Amino acid sequence: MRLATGHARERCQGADGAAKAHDGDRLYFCEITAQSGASGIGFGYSKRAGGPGLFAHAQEIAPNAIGEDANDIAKLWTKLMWSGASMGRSGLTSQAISPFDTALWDLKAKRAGLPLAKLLGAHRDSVLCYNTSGGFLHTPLPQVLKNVEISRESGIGGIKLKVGHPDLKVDIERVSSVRKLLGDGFPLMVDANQQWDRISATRACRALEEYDLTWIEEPLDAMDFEGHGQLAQRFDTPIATGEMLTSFNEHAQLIEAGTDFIQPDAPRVGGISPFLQIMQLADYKGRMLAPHFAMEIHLHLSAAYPRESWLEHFEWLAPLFNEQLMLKNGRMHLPDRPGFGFTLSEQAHRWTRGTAEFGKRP
Ligand code: SMN
Ligand code: MG
Repeated sequence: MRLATGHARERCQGADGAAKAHDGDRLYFCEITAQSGASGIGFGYSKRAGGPGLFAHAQEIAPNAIGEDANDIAKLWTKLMWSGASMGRSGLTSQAISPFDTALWDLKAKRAGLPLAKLLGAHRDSVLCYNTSGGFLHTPLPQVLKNVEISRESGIGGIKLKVGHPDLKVDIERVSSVRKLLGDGFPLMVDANQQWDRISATRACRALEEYDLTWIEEPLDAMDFEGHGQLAQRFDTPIATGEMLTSFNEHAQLIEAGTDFIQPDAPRVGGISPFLQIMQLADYKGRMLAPHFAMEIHLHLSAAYPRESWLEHFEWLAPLFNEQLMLKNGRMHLPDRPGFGFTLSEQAHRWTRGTAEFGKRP
């Protein structure tokens, strides 16, 4: 077993066009090789603080997986969780398990010669896909409108726009301009990233009702499950949230509280295993699914969810893999390659800043 960590985007253009080092997303890869020589890769990530701690915790729990049967994924998830349980069962500790768990699921699907979605039992071969990186809050409206045009030409199926300006009128002007450009009927979502309190969220949701949005995302603090459920009850526009939650238990509270869309993130909740539990409970309670980020993993999980789901398109991780996904007619299509269908690129190896090996290579 090999753990590696590095930055997903080392260089980026600053607003003034000058290249600047990017503190970027920090990625954690786990490559598990079975006695047979078959191997699986999984990953997790951190944004802002937490990266070094996550990698340190992953290195501490890793020896618990050595010598175990790689097919016993549930047993291994529990063993890794208990080995770090004194630090809690959510947050950094569950996120440190994700690279192991996703690598084991990748390995299991590869051994079966199936794309992961097919191993799980897919409902569809493609998933509705929207993108989000064109409409950040700091992007001037003319540029947002250009980005919308570029996204539509790429075959995207929906557009998400950031909202949450101090002045709601600015939000409304941007949303109405994008709705006008897209025309009626084209899926448009907005994302407030937890910026409103319950009073301003109520006013904003009311003001946004006329734009026929697919959802309003994180109108409230991520942990305000009750508040999100109340907004979902009160307004026609669906409410979506969940990207910040880091365990099955947190998502179970959110699902019970009543939001319309849940947005779990497999690397954040502890990998595929807890994500599958979340899917079962969400479907039982009639919730819709729109996973956050990590489209390389979430394409498979969304294809296996009983209800039509939405996949979030992010190009940020593309340089890490040799293979690219196919976007056509508003939908992302499942690769026919086994497992997740990805191999790490030379760029991923160049961006690696730390590794750790456990056990003996076969
Ligand atoms: C988001 C979060 C962090 C970076 C980019 C975008 C956003 C999302 O909340 O829903 O992807
Ligand atoms: Mg979001």
